[in-house]
Amino acid sequence: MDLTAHPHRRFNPLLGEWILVSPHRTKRPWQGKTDAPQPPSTITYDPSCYLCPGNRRAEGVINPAYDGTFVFVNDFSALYPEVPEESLNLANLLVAESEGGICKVLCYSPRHDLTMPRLAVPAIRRVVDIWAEQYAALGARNEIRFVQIFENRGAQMGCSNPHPHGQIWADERVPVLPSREGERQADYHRSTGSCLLCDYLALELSRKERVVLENDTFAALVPFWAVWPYEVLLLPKVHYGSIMEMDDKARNDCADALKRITTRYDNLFLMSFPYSMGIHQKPTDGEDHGEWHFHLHFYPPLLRSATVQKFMVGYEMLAMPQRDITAELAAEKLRGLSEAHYLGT
Ligand code: H2U
Ligand code: ZN
Repeated sequence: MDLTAHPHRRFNPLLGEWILVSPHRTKRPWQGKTDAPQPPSTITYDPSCYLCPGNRRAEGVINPAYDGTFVFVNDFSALYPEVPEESLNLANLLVAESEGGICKVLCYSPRHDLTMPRLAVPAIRRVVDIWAEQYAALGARNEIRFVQIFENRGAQMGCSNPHPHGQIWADERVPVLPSREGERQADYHRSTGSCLLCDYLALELSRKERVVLENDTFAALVPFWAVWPYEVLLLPKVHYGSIMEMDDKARNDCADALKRITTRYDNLFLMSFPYSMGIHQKPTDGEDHGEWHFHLHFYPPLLRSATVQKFMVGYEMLAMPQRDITAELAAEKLRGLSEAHYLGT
């Protein structure tokens, strides 16, 4: 089958759904870097930033003069622990149940102007360690069954502040998408006896067409079923169910891969590249979950330049996700970029 010529559907085995690919539309010329994006922040400390050390947050709490990372309970948490247990079911049509949880914010660095690609690998490694610490501590709580670690970067993704930070939402129940990924991995494991993402990665590493970068422990690739133009899936080559199984070397390799992917992203349109990024790993419900393979998704919205963005509208809201540039072409573009950040750090 020629995947570069005609419209076709590709299957996403992790979610069990199809996406539409229209590769003929990429025959339009590539215009590249035509827009002048907003220059990134250059001030190392912003007195009006609610995440900078020593500053007052929206609800009046003062941040400590932190050095390194800083975690706090979100002042406007979407989930909180003391929720009365209630439920509603009217004819299986009006159905609701209470949901408890905990939301935290994680500052990656005291420096207001830095982003993931501009942090040194040891500083990113500290972020990886906090992810592990928070996953373990929150996951150890009886009422918490899933820990969702994520980052929104850039105004396009609804990020409220350029200060480098991410979020952690710990849920009483496994949320919809990780739950579906879990079921798909479990089905695959039951029917083949092996791991879906171990097998998928082995296939990608043997074919190379969608692999962007590798180190000893991790590979970053544009998945065959990518929906976002420069979507990336970061996968460990070892079967880790969660971040807790990674040793010192694996955590350093994770930090190395994160720096290299995000640097390539910034170099694509010479800007601080927006994305939503998040970790999927096994639930913390006390079960073994041998089927779960740790991974990290990057979903960036930009398509052709700093200002041309993909929107999931029209056909995609009503029918199914669709993309023009193929995963193979996106991987080729990302592979061709430098791993030295364009700002020189
Ligand atoms: P973004 O990562 O999408 O920018 O969200 C930042 C979070 O920070 C958001 O969930 C929280 C908001 O509730 N926040 C605080 O906890 N304290 C503040 O003083 C402002 C924002
Ligand atoms: Zn700040």
